[in-house]
Amino acid sequence: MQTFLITGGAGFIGSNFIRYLFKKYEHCKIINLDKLTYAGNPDNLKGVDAHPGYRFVKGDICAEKIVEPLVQEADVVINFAAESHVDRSIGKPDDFIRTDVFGTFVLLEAARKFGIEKFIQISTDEVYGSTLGESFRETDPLMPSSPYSASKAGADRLAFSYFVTYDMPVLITRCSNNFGPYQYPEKLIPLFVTNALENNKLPIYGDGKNIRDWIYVEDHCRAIDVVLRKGSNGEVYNIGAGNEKNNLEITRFILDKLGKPDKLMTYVPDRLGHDRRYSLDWDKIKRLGWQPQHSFADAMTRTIDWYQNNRWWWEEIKSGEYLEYYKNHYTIEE
Ligand code: NAD
Ligand code: TDX
Repeated sequence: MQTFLITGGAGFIGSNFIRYLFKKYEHCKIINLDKLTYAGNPDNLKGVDAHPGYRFVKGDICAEKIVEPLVQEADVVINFAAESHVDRSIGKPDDFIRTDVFGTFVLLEAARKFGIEKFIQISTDEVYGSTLGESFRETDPLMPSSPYSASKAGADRLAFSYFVTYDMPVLITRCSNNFGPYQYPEKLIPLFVTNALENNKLPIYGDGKNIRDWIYVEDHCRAIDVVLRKGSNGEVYNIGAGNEKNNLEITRFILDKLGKPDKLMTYVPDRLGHDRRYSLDWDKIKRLGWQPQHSFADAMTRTIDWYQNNRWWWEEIKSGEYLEYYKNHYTIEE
């Protein structure tokens, strides 16, 4: 059975992916390398952390000495580790460049040194930038517009260069906006659900008409597995769900489900460089036999229920440092 090195496995998608792997490949081995930044949380792995095949290593993907022996042990590396929040990258890009670009370089170098069966770089749809017309295909140029997406684009192309130059078995995925359990409550959906549950305001940037394609995290995890098993080395795979919604539609869905009043909606100044619309053409991964299994409405209902039933998870997060950060983030006009 394979040994996986999952980086960033204590974050939102990484922890969901580790749950997915143990469910699907009961006897696999997983090493989770995570620095435990503000976004990394051991609580995300409650239950699975007792699996005999699981090992957690607290460490930085930029640290060659920590990374090398782990890569040497692994058959497959899947790099989820990143600074992932656009707003934070606008305030302070430093860690985005360090982790997302340099950290990916350190992992790739270790994989080159010791050899690896597969290296999957988890990139993002944001690397294409915004489109008001056609959906992006894998061959379209990258036009990232935030320090976050620019750092992810750097890592994406660096990973590709290791395929071209060193013939390494690298594959790259570009997924749209995820939602589901264990998502840090700074991202739109968990922020708005938990704010609404506490009768706090929901801060809508600009006119609220920016569009994202929303995918349930479990569908994303299955897609990564399909790319790992059936994808070709050196290829990029877009992963979308066909759920393009603007932020007002998302907000209304949440308020309706929770029976909360529209007066919780509040408009705040727009995000700088705010991409208007992300849209992917994901025919290529469909040809590998993957398509999403969860409808938007069912997955949203499931997600909202999860936050309602797991207050222990987010109430702890939404205190201390979190409050400090949000105090200076924006002004909500009453
Ligand atoms: P997240 O912020 O929830 O988790 C990131 C994890 O990486 C955290 O556990 C954090 O502690 C860890 N980490 C950060 N810096 C590290 C470092 N230097 N060394 C080791 N670990 C470090 O992010 P997420 O939403 O789970 O995203 C995971 C990956 O998927 C990212 O690469 C992101 O760019 C990509 N992605 C996310 C989405 C989305 O909608 N959330 C969509 C497409 C792609
Ligand atoms: O308070 C808010 N108010 C608001 O209107 C927040 C946090 C967001 N928004 C808007 C901005 C976006 O148009 O909601 C939309 C979604 O915002 P985010 O949840 O911050 O996601 P986004 O910027 O689209 O990026 C996400 O998808 C791609 C992830 O954070 C990235 O890691 C991923 O690569």
